[in-house]
Amino acid sequence: MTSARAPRRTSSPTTGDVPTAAFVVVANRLHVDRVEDPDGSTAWRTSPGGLVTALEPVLRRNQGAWIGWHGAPDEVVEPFVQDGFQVVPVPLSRQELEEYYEGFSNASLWPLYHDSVALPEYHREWWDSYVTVNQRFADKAAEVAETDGVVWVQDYQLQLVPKMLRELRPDLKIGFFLHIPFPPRELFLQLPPRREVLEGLLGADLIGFQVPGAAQNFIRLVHRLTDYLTHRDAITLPSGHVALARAYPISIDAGGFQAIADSPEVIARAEEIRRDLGDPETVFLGVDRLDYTKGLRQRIKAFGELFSTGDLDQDRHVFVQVATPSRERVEHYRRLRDDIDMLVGRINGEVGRIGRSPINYLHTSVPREEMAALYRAADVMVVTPLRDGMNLVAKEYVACRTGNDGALVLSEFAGAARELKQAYLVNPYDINKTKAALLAANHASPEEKTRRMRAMRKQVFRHDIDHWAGRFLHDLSTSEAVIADQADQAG
Ligand code: ADQ
Repeated sequence: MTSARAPRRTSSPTTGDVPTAAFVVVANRLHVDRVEDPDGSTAWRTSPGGLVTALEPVLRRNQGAWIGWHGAPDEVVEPFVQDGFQVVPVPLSRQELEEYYEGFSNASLWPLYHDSVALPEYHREWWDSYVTVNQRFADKAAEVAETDGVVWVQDYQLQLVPKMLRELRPDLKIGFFLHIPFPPRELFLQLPPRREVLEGLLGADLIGFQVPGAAQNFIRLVHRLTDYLTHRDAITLPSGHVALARAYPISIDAGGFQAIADSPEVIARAEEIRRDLGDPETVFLGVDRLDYTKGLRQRIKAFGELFSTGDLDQDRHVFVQVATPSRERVEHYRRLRDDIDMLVGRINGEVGRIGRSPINYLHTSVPREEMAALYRAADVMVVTPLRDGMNLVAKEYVACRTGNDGALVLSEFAGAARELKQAYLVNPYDINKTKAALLAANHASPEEKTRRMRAMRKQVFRHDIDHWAGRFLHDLSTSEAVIADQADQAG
């Protein structure tokens, strides 16, 4: 895959010539956003994120391509080159955006895969649109991938792509990674097109999950819904195709975050944030996408109670919650925003006084440097999702604590809890225990905090995003050998 082959060219009636690529990433969204310059011209800006940071070198080395939607409905955008590899936009109509993305992906699959913490909704036309759009992504990948190339499909919006792509291009190595949890059998069985989704995923050579439990859930489901042979983590289809299902816990660019956190500007900004907050003894911090899976209602309630009983004192303690606007066209999300606004307003109204609000709530997205400054400024980081595939915020906080201080309160239902065992682990539904953990984290001695933080930092730095991508791509390229080995051992 890393050999330097001259790109072959293929042509397509809609997009003109797209050079073929030896390594192709397929994701719902491109890694770039269109921005308008002050003079009215438009440019593409790479949106910072772990995935693109990890995959960029591999994409560059392999005349790679990234296939994804460009963010504007009803618009066709020609492929272009950015950051040294091909960017291949896939068009979506407004109706497809409503049905495939906001509908089936985010109002059916997202809640179902997160323990049904909100009620999933199913509509047959949403599913039809999901099939149509997945086929479009598969067709594009089939067009762009070089003979014997590697295609890595990302996440729950594109679960049918592996099978569709294999039908078109059996020569390809196809990997799939699910960024969100894979639900237990009882829940998955509620999904009307459950068999189709399962078969879609089984088109891949390697199916990656965040945690081993998710891979096991998947294999159990294959048992329940099919008569395919399974042996350990290998599933053999009647066609002879073998799919492996394994865990690859995703991570962050730990070194990159550490460097930002240690820059003089960020250090100064962190001090400024603390001053602006009135130089409190303890800054508690939450940073999340505004999503009902993140446990914001329960978390804010816990803080409200701690402030009203006097366990936390607004003269000495402050809770900062930053929530990124998210999926605002989906009903559940609109309701959540109103609920959180109301809850924060009520608590601040009841407990706060002039010039002092115990909860500082910001409904905004902030740049990476500001994020690092917030992490630096926070004595206790509060990450309490009701269910989360991994949760990168927890790892980012750890990477930014370059002084080995600070404490992390972490939900046991985040994938990250498997790795960050020295966090103060909580069941976020249990508000009393969450309150106790917040106080314990606050009162821990500096030695205790350092002991825990050192161990967590070791874990995050050893298992960073490069380690994740490297392991997945290595296993994908050697999957046949792994399968042969397992077959030998089985006798
Ligand atoms: P998310 O649900 O988006 O990701 P998470 O893993 O926490 O959750 O990633 C959020 C990212 O957004 C972090 O990198 C964070 O820095 C950033 N972010 C959060 N709030 C922000 C703000 N206000 N401003 C700017 N940036 C902000 C999904 C799954 C997770 C899984 C990831 C990666 O739900 O479980 O960890 O994919 O696989």
